[in-house]
Amino acid sequence: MIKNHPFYLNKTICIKVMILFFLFLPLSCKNDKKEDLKKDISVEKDDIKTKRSIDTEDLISKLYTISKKGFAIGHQDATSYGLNWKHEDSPEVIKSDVKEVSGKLPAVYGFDIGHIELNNTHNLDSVSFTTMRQLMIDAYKKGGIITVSWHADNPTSNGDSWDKTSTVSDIIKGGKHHDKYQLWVKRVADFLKSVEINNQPIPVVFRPFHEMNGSWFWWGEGNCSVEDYKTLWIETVNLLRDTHQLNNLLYAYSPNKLNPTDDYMKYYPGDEYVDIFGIDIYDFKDSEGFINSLQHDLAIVKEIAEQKQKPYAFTETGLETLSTPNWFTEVLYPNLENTGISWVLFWRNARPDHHYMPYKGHPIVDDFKAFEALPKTLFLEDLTN
Ligand code: BMA
Repeated sequence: MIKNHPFYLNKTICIKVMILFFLFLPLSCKNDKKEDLKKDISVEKDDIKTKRSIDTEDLISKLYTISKKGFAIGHQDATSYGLNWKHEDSPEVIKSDVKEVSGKLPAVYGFDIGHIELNNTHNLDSVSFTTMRQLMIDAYKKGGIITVSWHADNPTSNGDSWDKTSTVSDIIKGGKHHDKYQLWVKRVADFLKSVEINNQPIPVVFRPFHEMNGSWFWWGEGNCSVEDYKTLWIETVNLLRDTHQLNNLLYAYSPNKLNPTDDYMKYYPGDEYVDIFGIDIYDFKDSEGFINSLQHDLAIVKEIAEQKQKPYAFTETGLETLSTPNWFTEVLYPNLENTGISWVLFWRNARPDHHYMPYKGHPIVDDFKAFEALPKTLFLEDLTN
């Protein structure tokens, strides 16, 4: 601090102020925690002003703490349904295929809010939004981490997420469906605000417009320009964060597995709009290719995240039907244990031909139990302990 700066104080005053500060710090922190727990805080970081609730800031710290001990195990729709059951059939119990086979609940809970934009009662996979809200709150209260993806319909054609009709330029500012898209984002905001405890929305990792470097979604490669993609992301965050004042979201940027010429940062909208780095990589029954991608891509994500000082995660993975013996302990674990990811999210257990976690009686159950027993895999009770 330079001497002629208006905030320059002489040495004695400085020392006195510091003594007072340290004397009262523990007391004021304790009181602050109690009284201001529900208030917003503004955090100045690298000249970027973000506005997040204390609980949301705590989630960032938690993600760092986890990554130092291991990685949290996540499952998409973990408690919504599984093989041959759905929560709505016995709403009084919290069931999970992961718990059924390992004895432990997952630590991370993935949900998808596709069709909230249409004001529907159920999401695209037939989970009611009322049930989803209850399951999110239940998981959060138990110490779980909530992550939300959004398989939004195509605003121009009204087809689904996989309908590639050009639409991104229609929905950003100046586009013919901009008003419609703003209404869709309002519905997202209303839902995410409604997932609350004592009027305080719970922290959520929001992961919109994922796998954009693949060409299967309307927001993906070749279906919109890179610039329009970034604009869409920025406008969406601005609507949620500023217009709708959501202070409980962390935004995750999550491309798909990188092809040799892919640049991980190609669609990156900027540091102010992303809180967590991620990547989605599936094993399409090719362990060798999968391992190569894990090693190559996770190293890139790690390097960038560390440089940007943000947490990072393996935001989607799985081997459909789990047909490779010892996949968890021999293919996956050795390639994750030293990556520093905060979590790994396995995709949903929808049907016998479309599931990514074992269920009772599946041949891979013993391997999954062995995976659970390995030092770095963290389930719900491992987080809360
Ligand atoms: C995909 C598939 C679809 C599902 C969608 C959103 O990967 O599982 O069946 O509708 O995710 O959950």
